[in-house]
Amino acid sequence: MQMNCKRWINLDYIKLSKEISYALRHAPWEYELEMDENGFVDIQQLLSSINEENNYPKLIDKMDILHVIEISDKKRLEISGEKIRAMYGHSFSMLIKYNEETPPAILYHGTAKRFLSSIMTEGLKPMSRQYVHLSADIETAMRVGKRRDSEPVILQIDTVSALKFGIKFYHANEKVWLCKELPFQFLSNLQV
Ligand code: HQG
Repeated sequence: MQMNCKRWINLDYIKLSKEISYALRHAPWEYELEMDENGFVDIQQLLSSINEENNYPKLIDKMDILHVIEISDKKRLEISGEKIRAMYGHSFSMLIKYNEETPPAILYHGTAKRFLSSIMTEGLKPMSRQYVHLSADIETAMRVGKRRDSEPVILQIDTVSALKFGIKFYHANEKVWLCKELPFQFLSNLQV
C-alpha cells in the first residue's frame, strides 16, 4: 500500500500497533468489538473504543491505522472495506475460521532449544493461541525463534505426509501458515 500522508511524529505507532493487535487477537470483549467468524471488526468501532481511553496525544483515525500497517515489518493486520482483522495470532476461545489450503511441501517452525524435547515427544501444540504457527521460509522461522532463543532451533515440517495423515493447513499471510496441531512424526530438526 503506497501512502504519502504525513503522520503525527509524536504519536507512538508501535504502541498503537501493539494495542490493535492486543484488541483483535486477545481481547475483543475488552474493547466491546463485534467480531465475525473470520476475525473482522468494524474499524470505526475499534477507533471509538481506543479513543475512549485517551491514551494518545490526539484522536486516532483510520489514516493512523493505515500508517501502522504501512510501517509494520510483518503483515499482521488486514483491512477489507470498513473492516479490519488480525491475520493470525488469536488466543481467545471463539475459533477464527480460515479456508483450508494446500501449503508448500515444506514449512518451518522456529522455536527455542529448551522446547525441543517436549515438541519431539508431543508434537507442536498451539499453546496459548488457537493455532500452531508455521513459517513459509527459514528466514521467517529464524525470526520467530529468535524471540525466545538467540540460537533457535528450526524444525522442518513435511506437509505432504501431514496432509495425507489428515492435518488441515490454513494460510494466514504470505509467510504464515496455521494448523491445529502437528504430530512429531512430521517434524525434523533442520541443522542451519
Ligand atoms: C512452543 C509472532 C513445548 C512453540 C511470531 C513456541 C509468530 C511447544 C511456543 C506468531 C510445544 C508458543 C506465533 C510443545 C509448541 N512443547 N513447547 N509441545 N508446541 N511449543 O508465541 O509460533 O510478532 O504462541 O515452539 O512471529 O512462537 O506477534 O507461537 O515457541 O508468527 O506478529 O510454544 O507470533 O508474531 O509460542 O509465534 P507462540 P510462535 P507477531
